[in-house]
Amino acid sequence: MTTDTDREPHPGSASRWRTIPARALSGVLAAAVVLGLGELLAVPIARSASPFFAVGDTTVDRSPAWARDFAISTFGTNDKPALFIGMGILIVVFAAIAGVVERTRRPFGSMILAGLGVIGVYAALSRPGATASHALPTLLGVAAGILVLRVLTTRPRSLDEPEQEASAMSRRKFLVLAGSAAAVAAAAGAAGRHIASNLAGAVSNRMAFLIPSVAARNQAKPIPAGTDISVPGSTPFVTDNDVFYRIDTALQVPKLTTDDWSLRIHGMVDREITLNWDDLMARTPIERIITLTCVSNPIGGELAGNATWIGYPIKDLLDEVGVSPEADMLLSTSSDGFTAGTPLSVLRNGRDSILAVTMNGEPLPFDHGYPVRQVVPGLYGYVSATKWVVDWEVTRFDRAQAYWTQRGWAEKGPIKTASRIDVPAAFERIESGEVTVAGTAWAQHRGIARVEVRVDEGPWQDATLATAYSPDTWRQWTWQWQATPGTQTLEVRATDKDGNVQTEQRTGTVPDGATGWHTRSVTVV
Ligand SMILES: Nc1nc2c(c(=O)[nH]1)N[C@H]1C(S)=C(S)[C@@H](COP(=O)(O)O)O[C@H]1N2
Ligand SMILES: [Mo]
Repeated sequence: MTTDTDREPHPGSASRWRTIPARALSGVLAAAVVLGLGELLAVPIARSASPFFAVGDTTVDRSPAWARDFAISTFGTNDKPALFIGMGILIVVFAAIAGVVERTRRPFGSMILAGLGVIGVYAALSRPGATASHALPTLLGVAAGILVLRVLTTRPRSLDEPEQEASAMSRRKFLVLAGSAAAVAAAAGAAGRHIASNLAGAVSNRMAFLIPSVAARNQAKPIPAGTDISVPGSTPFVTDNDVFYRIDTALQVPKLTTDDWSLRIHGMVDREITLNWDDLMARTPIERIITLTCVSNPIGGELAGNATWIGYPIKDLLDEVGVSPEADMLLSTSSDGFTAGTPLSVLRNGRDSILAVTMNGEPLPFDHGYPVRQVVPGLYGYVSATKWVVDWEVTRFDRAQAYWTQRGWAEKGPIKTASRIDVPAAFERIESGEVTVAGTAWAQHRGIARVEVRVDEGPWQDATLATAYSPDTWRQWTWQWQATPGTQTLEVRATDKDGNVQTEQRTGTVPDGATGWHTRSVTVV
């Protein structure tokens, strides 16, 4: 902006402060009003009707396998903030252009906003469960945004100076209007977000949740001494909820109450049923410790965690509804439209597949599926671990395709044997002499039989295995190393209880999980 801005524009001169930045700012504020109002107006309709989140969710759902893989390998579990930032940058750019253009080429700026609105409406209407009303927050938001854009970029004609540029809005007036638009956008957006994230008492519903009591015979067997190796920096046997990895497609975590929740079971069954919360609570719960793993976990990655779950055996519910012998898939759907296809054979072959309602002694955290999610030992989460699960269709793999399979991932997802070095840390400088190397290994539902370590491609040496808890949980290990000075590379490989040695062959995570040995270079001094 130029410096003579405090003066009212005088007849005959253009209002020089109405520079490109001010016009761009007008556009950005107009977009902020669209998004802020959109957030607030979505509250009485549906969280998925928010223009920003509808577009974000649609972007996520339309992304192919490589894009998810790229996002997770680049941003890890920060993939969601990365998406928000990316969307924010795009919106600011388009909105700024709209502001600049609107001043000189009216109504092209408004048309850019309207174009963004079309994308928002399209996205909102394509969310699961959308009705026509889901377009309203975007439509009304865009209408308000265009109004703001027009007012901020306007060249009003004063009565005194009918046709002159000179009568453009004063700087003071512009700042007042711009400030008001920013305040309205921020207040509406913040109020909308606040109400949406505490929606319908989900938070208090979760606080009032009663942990089901589990009969002694159904409790998880106690964790024997020696299961946790307790080497500083190594993976604890049980993962705390607040550090448990989170992977899902939900940009807004579903906030269901136990009253909202029900599970419809249908498809190739003898008797369709819909279970509500009380129906579920009337059944007999079991408690199990099970290690979850994500198919997107790179070699040596952190996308695995182990928790104690209380829940209801999936097999019992399937028996209750009577599964057709022709069926081979359970297609589970979450309240936000994610689906997983799980082989019925796995769910019915005696392993502890559960509809879980607690995680480490607490009601499920919202991020991890409150009030009900699936936990299936031995399968990657994308084919089995549906959070916020509300629908089960018994079907066939040749009739239905689940979310990630439609996007290029394998239809079946058994967890591959994996092992990881946790200690020493990557590129750590360590003192020569006796060094404790430690880590974890998993091969869910088969169990870990052996872990070996080698240094600089020397001979493989057996690590000491921690006490095994069960084949469905990871197993920690340590290895004592006589470290000599120099930069050296440690490597680890595991063997499962079927005798399969983890393959050296490195593959990426698409389509069915990474393989290869984890290596770690350290400097010994
Ligand atoms: N509703 C829903 N459930 C989901 C997903 C999802 O995107 N949506 N992702 C799955 C994947 S890929 C994994 S690895 C696990 C992760 O569970 P966690 O976030 O509790 O660790 O959840 C599974 N369940
Ligand atoms: Mo996953």
